[in-house]
Formats: sequence, structure tokens, C-alpha cells
Amino acid sequence: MKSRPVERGEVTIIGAGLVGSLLATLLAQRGFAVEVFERRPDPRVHGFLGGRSINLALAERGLNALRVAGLADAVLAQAVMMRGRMVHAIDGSTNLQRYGLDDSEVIRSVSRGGLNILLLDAAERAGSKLHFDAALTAVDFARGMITLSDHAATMRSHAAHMLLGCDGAGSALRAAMMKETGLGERVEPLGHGYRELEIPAVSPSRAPDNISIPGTGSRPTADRFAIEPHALHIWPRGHYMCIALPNAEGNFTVTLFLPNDGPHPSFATLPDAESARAFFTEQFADALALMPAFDEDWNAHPVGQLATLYLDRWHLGGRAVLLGDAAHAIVPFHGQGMNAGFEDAVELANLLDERPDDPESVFARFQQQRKPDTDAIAAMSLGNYIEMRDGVADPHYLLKRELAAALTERASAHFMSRYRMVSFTSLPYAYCLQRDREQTALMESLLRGRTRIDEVDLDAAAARVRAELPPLPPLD
Ligand code: FAD
Ligand code: 8R5
Repeated sequence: MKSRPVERGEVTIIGAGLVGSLLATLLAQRGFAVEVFERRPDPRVHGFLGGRSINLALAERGLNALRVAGLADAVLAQAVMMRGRMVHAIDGSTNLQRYGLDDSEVIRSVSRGGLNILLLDAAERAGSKLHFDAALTAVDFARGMITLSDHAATMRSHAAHMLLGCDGAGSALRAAMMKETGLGERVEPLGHGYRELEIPAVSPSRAPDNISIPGTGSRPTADRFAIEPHALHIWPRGHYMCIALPNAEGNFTVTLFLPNDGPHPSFATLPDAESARAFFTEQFADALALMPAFDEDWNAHPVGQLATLYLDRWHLGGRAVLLGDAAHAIVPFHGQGMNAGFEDAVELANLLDERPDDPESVFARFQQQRKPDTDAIAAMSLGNYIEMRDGVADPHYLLKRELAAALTERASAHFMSRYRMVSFTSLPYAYCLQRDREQTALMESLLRGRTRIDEVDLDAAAARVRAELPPLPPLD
């Protein structure tokens, strides 16, 4: 989409993370005068804090939002395709469970830093003005003034009449809004945390030496991955798990999810790298063998906390609205936090484009349209933890997967797995949740008393699906 020369009035975005920088691009492309204030320094100048490669899974909804901004191809060029879950059993054996029907249904691993930089460049290209090292610290809503602080705690003020809060789970704008009126905030901690580790790229000397890039002496990236690059790896262990996502550079970011407290194992029972190493030797031996810097990584990265944030209200009249994690932080197990935030940005930009002169009704409609969907992805994300850490190795779950595959083949207009609806379509999340409940109830009824797929009359089962479930909405 081309930028439109017409001025549509000024909007002020707080936070230039993933959602803020995409929203800045979309609104500038629609002719708004966009100012963005970001707490951190410019990552294009100073590099990303910590400098580690952290990656995220991008699915169809997020990709679709990037398409709207004209950025999908540029992001895809940096991404690594993931076809399915590579499940690692305790004995080291692996099994790929495909996410979709074919390679048109894949998720993609993208670097958070790389994506953020691409989005910041796009926002500036579209005409947004970005201010870094500018943390929101106070808001005078009556006067339309905000106070910003730099790293040396020097304060400055700025006029801002329409505030769009993209400042993440710990949102300062949300805190300022809550001083004016209750937002009905509820935070539900998961009780589990996570720690990040790394499987580095294998050195070229260890990779097979059949191919190299002429003139460079270096090998194609694919040779540098220590495990299958085109998968999201899972080591399910019942009450906890490890996952690994590939980076384009050949390394993997590994994340251990574990209860915070309680009897062995929990983060409380693993106070140091030595106890953690013993635990990995027992439970994740194949992964540990690929992590030469395990002890340093364990000590370097703190335990991250996981929680779901619910708000009853996302906006303060027409003066301020929250989106992305600031409005609805969720647990990560469906890989949808960024994807949901990107959908928010497109929805809000479209609504503002339609009624630029009536922010109050735009914000009210935005919340009304999005909140049922973000509540639904919050619920499905919690559910997917159980499925990932336990279900993927559970016989009844595997039987249900087999039945789902058979029904997809025989009644594709009436049956689509939740994972495919969430990851490969833009069907509203609330629809996906409801549809999944109906499909699951029907599958449970078809499987009652059965332990093997050949005990089910699949043609009769498909006929029941067609008779009892309405056809899926058309997909574009
Ligand atoms: P953020 O990306 O957190 O951006 C907020 C921005 O606001 C930051 O730049 C911050 O510096 C800035 N800010 C904060 N306070 C202020 C202030 N006072 N003033 C000015 N600026 C401020 N989602 C997926 O879809 N798929 C995944 O695979 C996935 N993996 C994840 C892995 C990890 C380790 C984590 C932590 C999250 C993951 N998520 C994933 C979730 C995803 O990162 C978030 O949902 C997404 O980043 C939300 O975007 P946001 O812009 O709302 O918030
Ligand atoms: N977020 C993800 C999935 C679903 C995978 C599946 C799960 C790490 C902190 Cl835990 C997780 C998924 O159902 O087979 N897609 O993308 C990303 C996930 O975790 C991210 C990397 C993460 C917050 C740490």
C-alpha cells in the first residue's frame, strides 16, 4: 500500500516493539501523522539488548497483517519454515507430527530483533516519527500532555491527544489509565516459568563436507543446523517440557518450561547449573549433548514468568486505547501473542481509517470486536500447554489425531483441526474455540470405548460430521 499524502490528524503510539512499529506503519500509510515513543535505544544503532538471537513463530494471521503493510515477502526472506512438531522421546527417538496438510501450511521462525528492525524501517519509510530512549512516565489526560523520561531520567513533555498503547505486558500507559478509572484488570499467573538455552550451529568442520558456497569457503546454512531445521522441536515430559525453534543462522533457541515451585522437578529444585545439568542428563540427554555452553546459559538467563492478563476495558473514552500485550498478554503455548497483536493493529488501523474524527466510537468498536477473540486465544493458549507437554505423547491424544486426519480427508468442508484453524486461517479466534469444542465432543463420541483407529467406521464417522457440523466458513 502506498502512503497517502492527506493529513488525518496526529496519533501518538507508546512502544515501538512488534505491534507499535507495525501499527505506526499502517497508520502512516493511511495518512495519519504518527509519533512513536519507545523506552529503549534504537536497536538499529545500538543493537538489541542482550544481543541474543530470540525467535518467534509467525503464523498466517501475523503474515496476513504483514501482507496488508506490504512487508510479507521481506519477512519471509529471513524466516525458517517449520513443518510440524518434532517430538523427542526420552530414549532420544524422534517423530515429526505435521501441522498442516502440506508445505502451504507451515509456521515460520523469525528473529525478534530482525523483525523489529524491519518494522521500524518500514514505519519511518511510511512517514512515522520515531523517538527512542523516551519512556512514558506520566499522562495528563485532561490537558492532552505526556511526560517522557530518557536513560538519565531527564524529563520532557509532549502534546498527545490520541494515545495508542503498544508498550507491552508491563504497560505504563495502562498504569496511567488505571489512575483515571478502573480497567477491571486481572492477572492470572500460570505458576510455571521458562529459561532460555541455546543449541549453537555446528562448526563447518563438523558438518558434512559435500557442499560449500564457491568463493566464500562457507557452507549453506542448512548444513549448520545440529538437528532438523524445518521443525519446532518438543521434548514433552508430562508436567514440563523443552522446545527449540531454529534461527536462520543455524542455531536453535531452546526454552525449558517448568513449574516454579513444588517437588522435583521445578525451578525451586534446580537452584544451580549443576543440579540443572543432572536433570537434563536424566530427561533431555539428546538436547544436552548439543549444548556445550549449558552452564553459562543457565546462569546467564533469569527465569521468565508467564501469566494471562485480562482487562474489562481497553480504552479511556477517545483519549487512549491499549492493544497487543498491553491489552491481553497471554501464555506462549499456541505461539500466537505477536500474531494476535498484529491482528489488533490491522483492525485498529482500519477502524481509524473509516472514522478518523471519532476515536471514542472507534476504540469502543475495536474492543467490542477484538476482546471475544483475544479471550479465546488466551484460553486456547493455556490448553495447548497441556497438549504440548503431555498430550503429544498420550495414546488417546494420538488416536484423536488419527481420527482428525481421517475426518479432514473425508469431510474437509466440515472438519478442520484447532491447530490449523488458529495457525493457517484468519477465522476469528472465538470461532476457532467454539468450533474446536464441537468437533472434539463429536470425536470423543466417535471414539468412546475404542483404542484403535481400525475400530472406527471412518466413512460413517465422516457422514456424521457432515450431518452434525455446519460447513466451515469460506476461506480466502
Ligand atoms: P512488545 O513486543 O513487548 O513491545 C513493547 C514495547 O514497548 C517494547 O519495545 C518496550 O521497550 C516498549 N515500552 C515498554 N514500556 C514503555 C514505556 N514506558 N514507554 C515507551 N515504551 C515502552 N508470540 C508469537 O506470536 N509467537 C511466538 O513464537 C512467540 N514467542 C515468544 C517468545 C518469548 C521469549 C516471548 C517473551 C514472547 C513470545 N511471543 C510470541 C509473544 C510476543 O513476543 C508478544 O505477544 C509481542 O511481542 C507483543 O508485542 P507488543 O508490541 O504488544 O509488545
Ligand atoms: N514464548 C510457539 C507453538 C505451538 C507449537 C505446537 C509454543 C518461549 C517465552 Cl511454547 C511455544 C509454540 O503446538 O506444536 N508455536 O509457536 C512458541 C512457543 O514458545 C515461544 C518460543 C516462547 C514465550 C518463551
